[in-house]
Amino acid sequence: MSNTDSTRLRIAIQKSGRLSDESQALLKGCGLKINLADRRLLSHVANMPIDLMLVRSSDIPGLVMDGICDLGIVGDNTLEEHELERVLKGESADYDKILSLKFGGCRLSIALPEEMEYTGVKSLDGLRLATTYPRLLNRFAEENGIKFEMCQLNGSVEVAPRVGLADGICDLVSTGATLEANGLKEVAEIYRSKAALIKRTDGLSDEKQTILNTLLPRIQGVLKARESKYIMLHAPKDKLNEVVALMPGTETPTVLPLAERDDRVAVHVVSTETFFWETMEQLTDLGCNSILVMPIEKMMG
Ligand code: PRT
Repeated sequence: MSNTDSTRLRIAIQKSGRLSDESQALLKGCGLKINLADRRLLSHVANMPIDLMLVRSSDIPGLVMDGICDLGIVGDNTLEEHELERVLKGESADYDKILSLKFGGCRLSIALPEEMEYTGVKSLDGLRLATTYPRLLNRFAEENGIKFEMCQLNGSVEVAPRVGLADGICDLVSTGATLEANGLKEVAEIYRSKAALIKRTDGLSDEKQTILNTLLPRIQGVLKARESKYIMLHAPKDKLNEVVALMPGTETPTVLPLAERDDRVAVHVVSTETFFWETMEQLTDLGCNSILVMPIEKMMG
């Protein structure tokens, strides 16, 4: 299937798996009407000239690098593994990373059986490791002057030591529960990953560029809104400076009078950082009350 339609922007997203729900939610948050009920390979967005290609995560870097898709949402780990593999084969591996998307966070780590001694990176020298990411693991080995024997697996990597396939593993970790359940300990983190929005490098038609120019600020708006909060509170007028100084990442606050109160004001601010309970407690200590912290759905400008 070649990307011959120069008028509809084609975005590759994971069909099902850890990134698929968040990828869809992000695009829906940008106003795209998506109906993926029938799970076709190519799904038309009803209200914008955009098509979604629903594929395996591991196919996304190649689809974008080869210009079959204009954009893709994929984990840095998958992207960089694919890039290293192409470079090794002498193939082109061009893409632009437009945005880091702040979901799908994980680390690629080496893990060994609990009982195995580990005294530093050098103690990994000569081990046989099972992994889905041989290129990233190889790069780590070269950077650290050590050698591994590799056993490439595309799933159930964590059982490899137990069944005698390998001494240890190099796999993605998020909570660490899978390692623990399989009697493994994380000994070296070799890579950190998040989902990324990538774009082909060979140029977009004017029509597609126009669609991207609309979509990109919306994506940035959704991401910004997700980590921002709208905060409202009542504060003593004479403590206003101290109150505002406590708010993390805020712009100039809106200060409003309160009916029948000369000594107190209402303060409204947008905070772009995590708003901790400790901050609310400090605000209370300053005499603030009616403190409300609310999520924001969309932001622009
Ligand atoms: O779509 P395709 O089948 O090609 O890709 P895939 O098999 O990599 O799909 P999927 O859905 O498993 O992962 C998609 C992407 O999600 C990965 O490429 C990462 O960028 C990201 N991601 C984030 C993770 C994890 N967290 C994660 N924890 N991918 C996999 N895991 C697995 C890990 O392999 C291990 O089995 O979860 C287990 C460990 O999780 P914890 O929480 O027990 O530590």
